Order: sequence, then structure tokens, then C-alpha cells
Amino acid sequence: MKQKWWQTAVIYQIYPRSFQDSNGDGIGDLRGIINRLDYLQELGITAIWLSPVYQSPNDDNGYDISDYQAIMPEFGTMEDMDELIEQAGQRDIKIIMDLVVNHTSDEHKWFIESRKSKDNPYRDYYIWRDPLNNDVPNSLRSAFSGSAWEYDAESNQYYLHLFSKKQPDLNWENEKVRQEVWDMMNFWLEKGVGGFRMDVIDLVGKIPDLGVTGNGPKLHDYLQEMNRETFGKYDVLTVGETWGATPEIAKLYSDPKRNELSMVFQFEHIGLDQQEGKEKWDLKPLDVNELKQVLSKWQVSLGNEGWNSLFWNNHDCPRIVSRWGNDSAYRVESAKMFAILLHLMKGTPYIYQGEEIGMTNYPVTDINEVQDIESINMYHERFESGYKHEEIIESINAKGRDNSRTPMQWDDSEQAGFTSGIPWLHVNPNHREVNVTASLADPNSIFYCYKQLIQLRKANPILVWGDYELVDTPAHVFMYLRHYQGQTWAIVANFGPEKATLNMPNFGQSQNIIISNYGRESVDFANLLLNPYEAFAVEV
Ligand code: TEU
Ligand code: CA
Repeated sequence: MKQKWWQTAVIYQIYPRSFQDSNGDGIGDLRGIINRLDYLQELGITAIWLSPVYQSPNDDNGYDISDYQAIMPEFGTMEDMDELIEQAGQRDIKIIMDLVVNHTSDEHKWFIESRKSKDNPYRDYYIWRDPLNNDVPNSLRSAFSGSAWEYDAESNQYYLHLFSKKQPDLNWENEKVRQEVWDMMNFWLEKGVGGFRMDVIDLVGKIPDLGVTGNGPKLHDYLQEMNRETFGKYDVLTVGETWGATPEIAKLYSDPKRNELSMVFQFEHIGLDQQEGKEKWDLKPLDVNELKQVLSKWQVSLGNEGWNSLFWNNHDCPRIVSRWGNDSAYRVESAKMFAILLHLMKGTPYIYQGEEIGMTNYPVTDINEVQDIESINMYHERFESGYKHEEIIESINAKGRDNSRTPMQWDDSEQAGFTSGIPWLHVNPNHREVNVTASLADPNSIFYCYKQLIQLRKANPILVWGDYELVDTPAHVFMYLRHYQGQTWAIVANFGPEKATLNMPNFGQSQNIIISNYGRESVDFANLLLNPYEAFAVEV
């Protein structure tokens, strides 16, 4: 493989609504991001993945787009957007746009036209079906609860929405729809963006009449067409959000010979704390052994026919320190452990805003405190079907999307330096201790651990190209090796609050510590005592 810039890159995801407000309306905005670019440069990231900033009625916080070529007024103007691209570029930071083209908002002009009548020229931009026996066309469900079909009385037909009813699905079988998408992508490419993160891209090949949503038969034809018609001519990063991907499927997207995407987000590890065959709300504790198996499988199986994305967090997932780490006594240690474990693997790491300072979940007690449509709809559906308030709230506190969407904690002032007004979503009270100002002032903070990891990736080809090997250890210790041109690095992580001992004399002793969350200076593998949540990398 010829080296691409995104293979040594670390990407930082910004959820604009929650990052930095600049005008006191309680909503993060583009000016706020521009004002914080120096901070991101200090961290050392290569690119920003910007969650949607387009015009939107905000039924799903910008993932329901009503104009792909306009900026949401709450976030600023197209001039601000151009300035962001420009100012980021001056700091060698690229801007990766969120491409949400499985669906639009129902307030997009295409849908406004489409729903006017059966013979409107835009009718076929969306997926309309006749009723079946005076009911929905079939049993497809929306990811946000209830049927995926919404009835339109005027034309006596249903339209498909795999997400909220304000997010009608586009009909990708219609060539005109694809052409509109290519034109829009080219508009952004001409502005100089660094690539696209593609929202639920695995759904665009759906055959709703057969109940097929993910991985439809034409999916890869569409992506090859997209590559040809748009970004293929540019040196950009493209990453698909693909919930159901297996390594075999991931290779279809990311094998360079196939001219589709740079990489995909796979979610196999993200599903490990939910009950088999149920929903994410049906909780089960993480089995660390399963995590080792899943991540290692992805590390070894893509080979040279694909590329991994590495992540613990995003705007849809709870905070990793709260989820699988320890957000009280060992918050700092466990946050660094997750960072070290992930960032020394093969692939492109993604950091979600606030992860680099160890931000945590923020529990609610009442559904009125929740803003996220997914949690709200689920609450009502489950409550009506007999679940108790307490158990639904427990699920929301464990998995709800607002956990990762609370405002970025910049300092210890009233609203954490996020806004001078009232924030759109509550600030986590722990911002008095957990904040950027405190992190920057403390040389042992989580921030500097991330900074060091980013520098290590830039400086060491072993992290980019080295082979991966899982080492057999006791269940709660995660140990792997990276091998490259005769060099071997061992990465060790103690996944829990208990001390652990390892006895592996064949790895010898070493003073060549590369990074450590306990200030470790040497390792004797014949007699290794690991502290709670200790993690380090060492050359062996
Ligand atoms: O997420 C896709 C998706 O499947 C999620 O809704 C997922 O089911 C859930 O959040 C898991 O917690 C993407 C975006 O990342 C998400 O924010 C959007 O709401 C969704 O698409 C619709 O655009
Ligand atoms: Ca604002």
C-alpha cells in the first residue's frame, strides 16, 4: 500500500452544538470552533470530523438536513464555514464533513415537492408505497421506535423513514437522486474539505419491499459511482458508518483496489454490552475477553485489503470512562488506559470531543431532562409496553446519546466556559474538576497522554504498518504486540480496579518504556505487578 495522509492521521470529532458557543445563545457555533482551533493544534490532531452544520430543523440535531448547501443559522453563515476551512488549513488541520444522504429532512425542498402529489417530478426522490390491507406496507421498524412507514392521507400512500418521521429516506435507485448527491459533494470538495464521514451509508442500497435495509445488492455499485463522480479525483479521507459490517464486508468498502472508501467504522465492539439479539437498551456487562477477541479479529483480518477506524466514543455512544472504565476513583488512569490501548493499534484513531480530558456520562432522573429523540421515543414506547420508569431511565443513563452531547468543559466557571447564556443541554457538574484549563495546567493530565499518543503515531511507522498479535493473558489483562522490521512493541493494559500479576519470562526485561499511565520506568515480564487500570507500551 502506498502511504496516504490519513494512515498516519488522528481525527477529532466535533459535535458543533456542544463544542463552544460564541454569542451566548447556549448553542455551540462555527465561530466557537474557530476560536478553539489553537487548542486542537496544541493537541496535534490532523483533521476534524464535523458533525452536521447544514440547515436543519433539528429533529435529530442536524442529522435531518433541509439544505445541504446552506449553514444552520444557529451555527453561523457560509462565510464562517469558509473561514473555518481556511483557518484550520493554516494550522494543517483538514475539515471532514458529515455526509447524511440516506435521508433528508421532511423540510427539504425535494420532500416538500415529493409529498405534493403522486405525479410530482420529485415523487420518486423518496420511497412511497401503497397501503397493504389498510395498513403499513410491511413491518420495517424505525431506529427511533415504531414503524418505518408514515402515512400521507392526501395521496393515500406511505413514505419510508428508517429514522424519525422527519427524516424520509431518499430513493437511491433514482439516478437523479444520485446525481444531486454527487453535485452537492462536489460543491463541498471544491471548497477544499478534507473528506466525508458518511452517515449510515450501508443503508443506501436498501430494498424496502424485501425488508432489506443494510448491505443491499447495489450498495457497492453506488459507492464506486460516487468515488468516480466525486472524491476519486481528490486526496481525501472517506469513512463510512456501517453498523453491521464484518471484516469481509469492510474489505468491500476499503480495499484500495475497489475504489470505494478509505475505511469504515465497524461497531462490533460497541455491541458487546447489550444482550444478544436485543436492543442497545437491554444491558449486559462487558466481558473483556470478548472485547479482546473482537478488536483483535479486526486488527488481523483486514490485512492489506482494508483499513481500520479506531474509536471508543462518538456522539451516539456513552462516554467510555463511564461505560467500561471507572469514572470515579480511577477516572484519569482508566481514561489513559483506553487511550493507550486503542491508539497503538493499527488503523486511524478518532477522538470524540471531551474524550481527551476524560469527560464522563451525566445521569438523569427524569425524561424531561433528555433532549435526544432516540431516547425520548424509546422511553414512551417502552413505558407504554409495561417497562418501569426506573429501568428505562437506567438504560438511558447507560446508553443514551445525551451522555456524549453535554457541553464541552473548558473551565470551572458556571457553564464550564461553553456559553455565557443557558446551555441547550445541561453541563455536567463535574466540570469544576474536569475541564480543559485544568488539563492543560497538569503535565500528568489525560490531555497530554493523548498528545503524546498522537506524536507517537506520527513518528513511528511500527504503529502505522506493524503487524498485530494478541498475547494470551489472564482475562482482564489485554496485551498485544506490534511487529515491524525486526522491532517489537508490547502494549499491556490491566482492565480493572484490581492489581494483577503477570509471569511471562519469555518477554524479558526492558527499560525502553514508550508510554505509561503510571510513570513506569522499567518492566520485568517475569514478575510484573500491574496497578489498577495500568497501561503501558514497551519495546521488547
Ligand atoms: O447513526 C446511525 C444509527 O444507526 C444510530 O441511530 C444508532 O442506531 C443509534 O444512535 C445507536 O445509538 C447515525 C448518526 O450517527 C446518528 O446521530 C443519527 O441520528 C442517525 O445516523 C440518523 O442520521
Ligand atoms: Ca451560539
